[in-house]
Amino acid sequence: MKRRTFLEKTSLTSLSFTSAILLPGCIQSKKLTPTNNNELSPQEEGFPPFPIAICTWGFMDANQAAGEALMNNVSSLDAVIQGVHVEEQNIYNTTVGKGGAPDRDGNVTLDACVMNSDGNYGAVLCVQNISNVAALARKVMEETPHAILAGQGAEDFAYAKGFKKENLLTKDSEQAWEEWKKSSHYKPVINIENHDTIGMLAIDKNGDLSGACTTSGLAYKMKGRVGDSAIIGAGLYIDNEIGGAVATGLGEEVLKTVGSFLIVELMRNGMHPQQACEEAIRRIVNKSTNYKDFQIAYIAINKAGEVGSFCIHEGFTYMKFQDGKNMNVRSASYVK
Ligand code: SD4
Repeated sequence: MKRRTFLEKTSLTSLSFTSAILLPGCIQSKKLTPTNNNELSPQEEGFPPFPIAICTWGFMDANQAAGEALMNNVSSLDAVIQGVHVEEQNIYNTTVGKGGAPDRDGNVTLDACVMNSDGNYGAVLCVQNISNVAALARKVMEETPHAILAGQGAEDFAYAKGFKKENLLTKDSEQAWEEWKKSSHYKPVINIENHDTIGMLAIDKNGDLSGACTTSGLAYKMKGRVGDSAIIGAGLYIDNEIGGAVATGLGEEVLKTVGSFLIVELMRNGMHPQQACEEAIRRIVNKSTNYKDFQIAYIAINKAGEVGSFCIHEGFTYMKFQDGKNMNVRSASYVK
């Protein structure tokens, strides 16, 4: 596809759906540099515009790390794992990795998965005491005969592979939990709710796609609760011939429509990533009487490097690294 065709296509599809106003990331304090989405063009010399990294929310540093790794010829799988690890280590992010909010009993439990360009998948569920769970999911994928390890088994496997034991409950998270216990009232609040999962998709210089998704899940969840983020087809799906998609939001609702898989299948049938994300959100909204009470967002990328995003409620943003630029883009929403 020639650059011109690509630009025409995006202007008819993604640009008409997606406003590109830059917003500060949800939990990132750094200021993001405003840029116009029209500048998000493919490289001047033409198509293809690789490498590209995109991730949910305003995780600027994480996406930058992945983007720079890709520019240095790192594979898409290595890049997404390096990228999301920035947030897994960020103790001020209360929804991913170390510093993540605990369950209602005070345990920080993490879910993560990865998929690579060969269609392989690895995941860990409900893991305690290990922060770098995306890397651990990769180990499950590459070094076990299984796809998913959960709980103590995943933790034991981590130690066997040299991961170090860490206390994931920070002082701040513990204090917030103590405060929460006074009412023990559980109700996610849209966008500032107890979730800001990082899901990342990347295409490397070879044009190969991988993805990772990592989270501490919903704050003050029941012990043992697992959301969508580490579940193939729900939280993440990659097909290297077609594209990839990743979700963030209320996992219980994401799981029911297997939305990431749906988006990839819609793209397989010719939909632009933007339209595919919209259809996946529409499925949820159509089936749910209480969609006004929760947020779900998808981001997607196709093999040509075209990107889409859609969410239920306003306020979701995603990062896009391309051509050396890292932008925070506001997603269009179902509810205006
Ligand atoms: C979950 N989907 O565990 C995750 C939470 C999330 O942004 O995405 N937060 O349900």
